[in-house]
Amino acid sequence: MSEQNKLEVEKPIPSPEQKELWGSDAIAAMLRELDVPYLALNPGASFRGLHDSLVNYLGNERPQMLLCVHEEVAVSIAHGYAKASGRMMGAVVHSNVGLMHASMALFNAWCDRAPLLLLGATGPWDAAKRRPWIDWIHTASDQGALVRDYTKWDNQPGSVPAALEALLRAAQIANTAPRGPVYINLDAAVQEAKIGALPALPDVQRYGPGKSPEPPRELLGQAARLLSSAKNPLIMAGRCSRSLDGWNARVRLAEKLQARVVTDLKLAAAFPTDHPLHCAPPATFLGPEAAQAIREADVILALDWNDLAGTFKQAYGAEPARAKVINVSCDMHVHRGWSMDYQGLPPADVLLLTEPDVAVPLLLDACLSRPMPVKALPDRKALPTPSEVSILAVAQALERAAGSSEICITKLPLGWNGAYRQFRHPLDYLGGDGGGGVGAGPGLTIGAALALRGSGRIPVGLVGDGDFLMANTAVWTAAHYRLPALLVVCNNRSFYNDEMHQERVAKDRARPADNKWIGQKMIDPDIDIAAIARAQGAEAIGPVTKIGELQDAVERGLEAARSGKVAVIDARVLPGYDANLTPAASPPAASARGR
Ligand SMILES: Cc1ncc(C[n+]2csc(CCOP(=O)(O)OP(=O)(O)O)c2C)c(N)n1
Ligand SMILES: [Mg+2]
Repeated sequence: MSEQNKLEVEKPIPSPEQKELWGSDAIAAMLRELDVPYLALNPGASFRGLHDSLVNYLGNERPQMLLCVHEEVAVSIAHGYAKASGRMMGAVVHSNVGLMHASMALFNAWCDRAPLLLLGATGPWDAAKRRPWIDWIHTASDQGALVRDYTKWDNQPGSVPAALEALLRAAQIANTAPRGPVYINLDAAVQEAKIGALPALPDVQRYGPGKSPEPPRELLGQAARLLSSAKNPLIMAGRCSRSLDGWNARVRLAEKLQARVVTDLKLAAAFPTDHPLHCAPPATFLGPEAAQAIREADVILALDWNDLAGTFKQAYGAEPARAKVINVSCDMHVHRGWSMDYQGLPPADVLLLTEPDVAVPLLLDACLSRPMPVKALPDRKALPTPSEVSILAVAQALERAAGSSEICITKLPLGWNGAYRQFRHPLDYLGGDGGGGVGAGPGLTIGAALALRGSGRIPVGLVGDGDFLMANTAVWTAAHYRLPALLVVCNNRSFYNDEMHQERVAKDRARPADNKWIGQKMIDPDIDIAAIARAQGAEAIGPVTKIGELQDAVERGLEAARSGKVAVIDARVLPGYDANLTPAASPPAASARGR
């Protein structure tokens, strides 16, 4: 971590030089060797040894701690940091209960294939060393079992040398594609044992993650021949990195092949959405234009597309995929039995078991130019000018307020239509929460703010009111650590997604759909979101109820973020998802269930 990335708060008074060290000092030193920049945490006695080492042995830098009011926020901050930077940071949570609080956010990171080091604690595992009562409820016989099904690896090291090795292995596994969270459970007795001097620490360079392999030449050749001779190739750009080189290589490949491209709103920006070859607004479920592009394609290059089989089902119905499929993905290396986040089993005529960033430059070299331009799809309808505060109105106000300045959309509300905004850079949009866990948006935004600090690019999270209210204390962490960000709460005063479910069920059963709001709407009293934000030190704006006030509110919010503050706007948007604005936004049958 460079000096520039240091947060200028919470500086400890220096500790005296000491000959005697403790186990957690060695563990903290190893975290520094691994270049873990930050640890988001909520404290707990089970890791008081480590906490002391971070503050008094390392001086609270490299790694630097970020206090969070809830473990779910701590983990989603680490997740958001990884989304924006591609880098792993850490989170630390208390034994049992802290891990339980953290678990949903960990599941989100798992589904999103985000590298994340989660540290926890237990014990003392040696029952003879346990204090009465409290140490017993801080000890579980297999704490890792709580999260094992959605972590790549977990471990409870029994000694300091074992802990050092566990950290090395954890970092290596988390950062090897497909990436994901890992969990290390540090025994309180190991943390708190005297160890004398610091042991020699291993050379971390020798234990780094491997690079994803290049596919065999023969398979690359097959893929290149298929693409070069295709009549109507399509690239489905899915889970791709934030690398600008990777982005440019995808653009060059699409142009060389004159291939149409589709992207996914659940995932981060993967291709310029206003490029003439990008043929449909990114969507959560397949829209009609994208479905048509799939049906018309004779060769499809899928770049780690999320749910390729389910997407084909939306395009082809019960028929098997008609196109020849080249699938670039190594995701199957993390497919496990418990969670079905691996989705349906996709067909592949050529399977390139690697990451898009590795395969695309090789395909670019191996493919021949295909000069014939692809058939243009029908023009999209222009966006209307809203007369009331709505998600579209927020999108348009943000477009005007941001102008040509760089912002990073860290989260979008469920009612967003992919046609509302163009993405032209890998950091223009960071994608969804991964696992569908509501309560991710604020933490993801603040984690991205941590990663983007000093870059000049302002993180902007457009979050639902439900999403905000579940995890709003991320605002305090941002205010305390001076992390600039703008959160626009698209506040329909409801868990509206589920109102729509109740409406559908009621209609199916010929019952009154007008009751759909019961048990869903957060009204009487309305929740004062601006007051919640203000109470935590944010620049709070709103409630914005009139369209005439919206532009000014968004401009003020963005300006506050530019000046280094966290700003929160309570935008009272109309309930209703803009699902019929463009054909792409009215998804077919599968979407009828929403999330
Ligand atoms: C932790 C969690 N609880 C419940 C759900 C079910 N759920 C999906 S969307 C949604 C509504 C979210 O409300 P809000 O963020 O306000 O978005 P809106 O639907 O109102 O646009 C709910 C409750 C979920 N996905 N995750
Ligand atoms: Mg809502």
